[in-house]
Amino acid sequence: MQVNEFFARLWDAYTEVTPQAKRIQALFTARGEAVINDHVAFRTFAQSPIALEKLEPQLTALGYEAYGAFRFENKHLRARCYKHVSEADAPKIFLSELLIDELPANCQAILHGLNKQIPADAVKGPEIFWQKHLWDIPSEADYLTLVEHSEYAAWLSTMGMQANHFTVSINHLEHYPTIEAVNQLLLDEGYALNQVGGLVKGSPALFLEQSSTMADKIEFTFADGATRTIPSCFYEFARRHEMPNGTLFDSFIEGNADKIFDSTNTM
Ligand code: OOG
Ligand code: NI
Repeated sequence: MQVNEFFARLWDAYTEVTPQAKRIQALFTARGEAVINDHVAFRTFAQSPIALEKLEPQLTALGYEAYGAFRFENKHLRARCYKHVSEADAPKIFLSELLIDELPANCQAILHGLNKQIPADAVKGPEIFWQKHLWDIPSEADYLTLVEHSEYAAWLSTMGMQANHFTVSINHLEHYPTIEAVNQLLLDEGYALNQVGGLVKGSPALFLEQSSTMADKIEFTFADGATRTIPSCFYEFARRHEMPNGTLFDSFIEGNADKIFDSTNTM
């Protein structure tokens, strides 16, 4: 599969549950901007048929290679980032996985119940990245148990495999050169932004500044018929800065990412 097609299919699946991303993209294009994606991100379960090491070969087949690794102790996550080996403009990819065995026993039981429904050979091609439902929808009670201990687990149990955000490259915008200008536009248009640790994650001194919307909300029907408004996916904005060696910083920062994850929190 061509990289362009991969991201087009991902975008379709993502905007199905994230209408705000289409509206915000249109906001920029109406102002004459070319909207270029800095990166997309995926979430998955470790120790499962869709664990990071099972998904990685699909990224390699698309021409991607890993160039960074991250650990989020408090969120029980590990992650890697990937860039395309030859297409410099292809979006980067951030892939994290939940270390289920670090969660309390009641959460482990719920998540093992979901994971054992995934066929051992679930990862057959790039389509896995927009497969969404690889297990039966959880009950509301199980969802709420997960929310209590891991917003990430709760989100993944309901939203499944898909890009959880696309990211607008501020470096490629003409009329909104700073992250503050982007944030102001979004606030003026009435979007709720992730406020965890402040609107802007990172700084020019760290060579990366990021902000994000709070995830769109969707009406969700649980296995037991209960309905609830839950977070789907969000849109991110990133500005990269030049390092002393003259190149743009192209990786990710644990302290920023830790807060970006919270864009899908239920509260
Ligand atoms: C990924 C959060 C990290 C970034 O740009 O640092 C991230 C996620 O929410 O799954 O996207
Ligand atoms: Ni991101």
